[in-house]
Amino acid sequence: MASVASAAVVVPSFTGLKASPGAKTVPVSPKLATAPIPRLTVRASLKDFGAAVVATAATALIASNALAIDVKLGTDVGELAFEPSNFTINAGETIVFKNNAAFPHNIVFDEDEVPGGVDVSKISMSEEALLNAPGETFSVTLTEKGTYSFYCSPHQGAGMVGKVTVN
Ligand SMILES: *[C@@H]1O[C@H](CO)[C@@H](O)[C@H](O)[C@H]1NC(C)=O
Ligand SMILES: [Cu+2]
Repeated sequence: MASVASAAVVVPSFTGLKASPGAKTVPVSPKLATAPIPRLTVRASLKDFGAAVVATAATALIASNALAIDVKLGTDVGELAFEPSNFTINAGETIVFKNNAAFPHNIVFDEDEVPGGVDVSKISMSEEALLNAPGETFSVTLTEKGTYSFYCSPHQGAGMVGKVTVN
């Protein structure tokens, strides 16, 4: 029972954890460290701590093989779409989804439209998780060959769906 999941090395990650929009306008002062807004920031950071650690590994991975494709979340003219929305990569290449316009967005792979044995929970954000900040990214490395469909859960109904073929 060789685990198919082990063949699909995936590195989901989040960046932009420091770029909390709410925190931007709060004057930095040690005396405010226990004020309500920073406390919320800390809670968010703790929640995403595991993902942040993975992000470091993903960055190292990208640096080491330099195989990555950028996909914009929201087109330059503000449409609710992935750009590109239908593309091909090589196995082992990393897709970097980046907030561009009309966010928040997220990336969820469709369990019915991925290669057999791929665990979508390991390559997707959760349906509820959102990329809120400008430039915030989610990266995933796909190693299993085949065709994958994905969508943005808040905008799936508006047609924010995509397809990637891994060769
Ligand atoms: C995506 O691209 C593939 C390969 O070019 C093509 O066969 C397919 O029809 C395209 N799908 C959509 C939804 O555009
Ligand atoms: Cu979206």
